[in-house]
Amino acid sequence: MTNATGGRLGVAVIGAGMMGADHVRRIDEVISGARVAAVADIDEARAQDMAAGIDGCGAYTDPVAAMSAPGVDAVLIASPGVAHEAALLAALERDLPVLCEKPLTTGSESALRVLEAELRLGHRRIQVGYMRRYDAEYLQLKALLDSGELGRPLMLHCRHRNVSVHRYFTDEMLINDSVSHEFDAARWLLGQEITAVQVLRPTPNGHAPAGLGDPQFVVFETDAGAVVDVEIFVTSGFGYQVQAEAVCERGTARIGEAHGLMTNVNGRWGGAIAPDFLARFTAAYDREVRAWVDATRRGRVTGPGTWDGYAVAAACEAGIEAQRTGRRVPVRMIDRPPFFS
Ligand code: ISE
Repeated sequence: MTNATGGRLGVAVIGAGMMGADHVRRIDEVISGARVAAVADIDEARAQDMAAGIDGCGAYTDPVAAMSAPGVDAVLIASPGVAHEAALLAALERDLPVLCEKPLTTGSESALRVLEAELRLGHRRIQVGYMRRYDAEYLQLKALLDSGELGRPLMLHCRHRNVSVHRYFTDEMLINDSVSHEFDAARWLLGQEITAVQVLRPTPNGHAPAGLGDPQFVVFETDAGAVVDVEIFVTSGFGYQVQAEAVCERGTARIGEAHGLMTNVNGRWGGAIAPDFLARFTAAYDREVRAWVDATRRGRVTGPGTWDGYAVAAACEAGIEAQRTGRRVPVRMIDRPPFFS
């Protein structure tokens, strides 16, 4: 599994945009058990720039060439979602372990094709980048819910706010890019599948890009009868906030208040709000990639996998239909194959 370069895992990073670049930096500077062996980006100059500062790292425009480069033991996919299916299938053909940034793919049918390919391979190879699961506060909330101390979870209230988005952000992206995190986090925190989605749409924020109905209020139900609501507000203008409150039979628990440094000055008290997800979730990304590298070096796959990617894709499809129709839309999914339990 590991190559001759000090026993470190050789990783091919596919996609050198914002997330890919951040992961290249992370693997190069933060993660001791891995090295970047290849970088691929459709923009050749960008791939070359990124590879230039890293010993023994090749630059490629073709993801498959990067996966097949010398010293590559594993693949981290951070290209746009539409390119994921082809990259995932190519990695599975080569039996390479993968960490794939969300989404797994851009629809439930393509996610199912990947799931079936992994089933045919006969062992799990794919981890999906739902990094909330590696955030310290989410982990605390999960442990508390699992302990049973608060009793059965009845509701989960979530707030997901970004400062701003680029002007080509769409209603669908609100669901696919943003609420997809809550779909996964709720499934994981509650240990339940999502069964139906509804979306309410207030009059849009005047600062939202033309055509984007922001904010929206997404409500979903689970197979054990819990109700989850998500305020998604990507043009809040003031900061990056991701909060969740579980309401259970015997108590409540809340995360995401970001109580860091508190100041008292000029007759006011306060603290700072992170500007974006890279700042807010740095430690979670580090923990996620470290866990992936450690498990991969032991020949194991841990963390959210192909089934989770598929289940979220199915929930997103229902969410987008609910946005469009204003109706409550059931989530259509296959039964979970025992392989993924
Ligand atoms: C982005 O893709 C993310 O993954 C962030 O966590 C989320 O907050 C943001 O809304 C998405 O666009």
